[in-house]
Amino acid sequence: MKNKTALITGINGQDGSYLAEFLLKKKYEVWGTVKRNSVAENQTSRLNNIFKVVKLEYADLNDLASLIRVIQLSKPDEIYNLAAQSHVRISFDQPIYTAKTSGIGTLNLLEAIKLTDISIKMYQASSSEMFGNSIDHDGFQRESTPLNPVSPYGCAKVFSYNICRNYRNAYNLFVSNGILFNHESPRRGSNFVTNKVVKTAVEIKKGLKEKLVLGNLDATRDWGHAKDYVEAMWLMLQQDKPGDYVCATGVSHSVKDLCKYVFNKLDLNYEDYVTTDTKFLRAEELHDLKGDSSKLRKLGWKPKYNFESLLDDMINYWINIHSL
Ligand code: NAP
Ligand code: F7E
Repeated sequence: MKNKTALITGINGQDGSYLAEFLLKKKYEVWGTVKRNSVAENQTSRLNNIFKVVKLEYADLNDLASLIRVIQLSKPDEIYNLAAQSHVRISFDQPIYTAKTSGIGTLNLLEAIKLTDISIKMYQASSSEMFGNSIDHDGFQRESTPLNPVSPYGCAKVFSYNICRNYRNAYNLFVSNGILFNHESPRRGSNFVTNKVVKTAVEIKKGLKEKLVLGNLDATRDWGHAKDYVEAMWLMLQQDKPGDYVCATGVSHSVKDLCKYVFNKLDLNYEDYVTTDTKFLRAEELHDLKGDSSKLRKLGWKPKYNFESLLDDMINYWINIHSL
């Protein structure tokens, strides 16, 4: 039987790079899109291990023609739509760009599939940010929890989620939404809170920095490891029917807990180093996230990492970088 072909939009992002490695191990032919950047060298740094074996093409979610071109060229069995303006606080600075890329961009991709080959299976990177501050009585968010987004990013992702369901029903496309809760790794952008805390704490330990300045320390998040979560993306597309699935660890911690754990591991007291600045607050805050992923677990998914082993992986990465 012919090996499968996958196309990953946003392949050079955190999840795209891990998903590409995972699919290559499963013998897929892997194609990916990158968008034009003036500094080409840094752009593919997360793909260093696999640069020679993945096929990269320029495309932008805002450019329908580029999406059609790359689909016609790669002829994928599966498309993983991971491209997005994915930073929630920055979505308040660039709301229109975020809505275009993380919202309308998904519609462009659905149209590209509809115009080329409706047998392609598509994964949509939906997000727990879509729930906003909706919480079920037992303290969890799940597939049935009302969507009540509190950021331009969350609003754009709700549009994408809904338009995927609409195309699934209207045109019989195989489109599945993974409603993923926060997932992190050493490859996480360093302006997301986990990597910012770990990187700066290690720099403080090495005497390279004196302070860590954060925003809301009381927010809680359900943090998992990106390596576990890309397996869930693949699993969703191996089902007979498309569907929507929450992916989460089911355990949440506050930003303060995160600081405490990371600084303790480095034999430091976070209270001596962490200060706050309102510039890191959002115009509207999402306070608490904790996901119930029972539906996905029935397909056989189970995370290997927990909060502590995720952070240990990130701490070890930054310690090794700084000892080079
Ligand atoms: P990421 O590291 O920010 O990667 C996003 C990717 O999208 C990058 O490759 C980026 O390219 C690309 N991109 C941005 N704008 C684009 C455009 N207009 N056209 C084409 N490509 C574009 O994000 P991630 O953490 O890997 O997340 C992957 C997806 O899952 C995103 O859709 C995100 O919103 C969603 N998600 C993430 C989480 C999480 O906790 N990580 C949770 C739920 C959902 P450049 O790097 O060149 O800008
Ligand atoms: O913030 C608080 C902040 O930016 C987490 C994206 O992948 O997950 C991610 O969105 C929490 C928030 O992630 C700082 O207020 C405090 O409560 O790491 P974050 P996020 O906003 O939850 C969802 C599921 C996605 O889909 C998104 O794409 O940490 N926080 N102080 C801070 N956050 C940042 N970034 N920087 C701070 O200084």
